[in-house]
Amino acid sequence: MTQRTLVLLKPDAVRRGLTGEIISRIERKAGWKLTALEQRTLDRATLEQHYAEHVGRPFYEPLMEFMVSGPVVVMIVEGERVIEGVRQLAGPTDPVAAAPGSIRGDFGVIVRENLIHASDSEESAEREVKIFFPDRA
Ligand code: RTP
Ligand code: MG
Repeated sequence: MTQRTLVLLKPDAVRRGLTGEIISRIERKAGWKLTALEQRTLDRATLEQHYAEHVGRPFYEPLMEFMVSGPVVVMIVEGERVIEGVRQLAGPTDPVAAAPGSIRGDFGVIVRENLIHASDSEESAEREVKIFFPDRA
């Protein structure tokens, strides 16, 4: 099943010079294609849409501060089972619980600074592509 997913490499990944390594892991999966790739500094309005489901949670404000703290890399990745596939490459939200071999498991420690976001369902992917790439909706 061909799908598309919206991936963000968070400010920690850019600051630490890990974007090439992470993009490379995604790019090497058979048949997956990066159909959009851009470095940007996000504004609060965009992030309010993206993280709408987390409004009111205790981690929401620190997460917003972190996400505007520096540039991110925004991508659309297309291919077979790519939504579940990128989530698997990323590993679980808490990097310390993430297995070695996953992106978060190899490079992360802090829950907030967990390097990568990837859409968690087809509905989320379509919603998030519209937010970051309105021309690609
Ligand atoms: P994402 O949406 O970024 O792919 O991450 P996720 O599904 O694994 O995690 P989610 O629960 O959607 O949380 C979104 C992001 O908020 C930060 N977070 N901090 N307790 C905390 O301090 C906390 N919990 C979540 C992480 O950056 C997480 O990826
Ligand atoms: Mg999430």
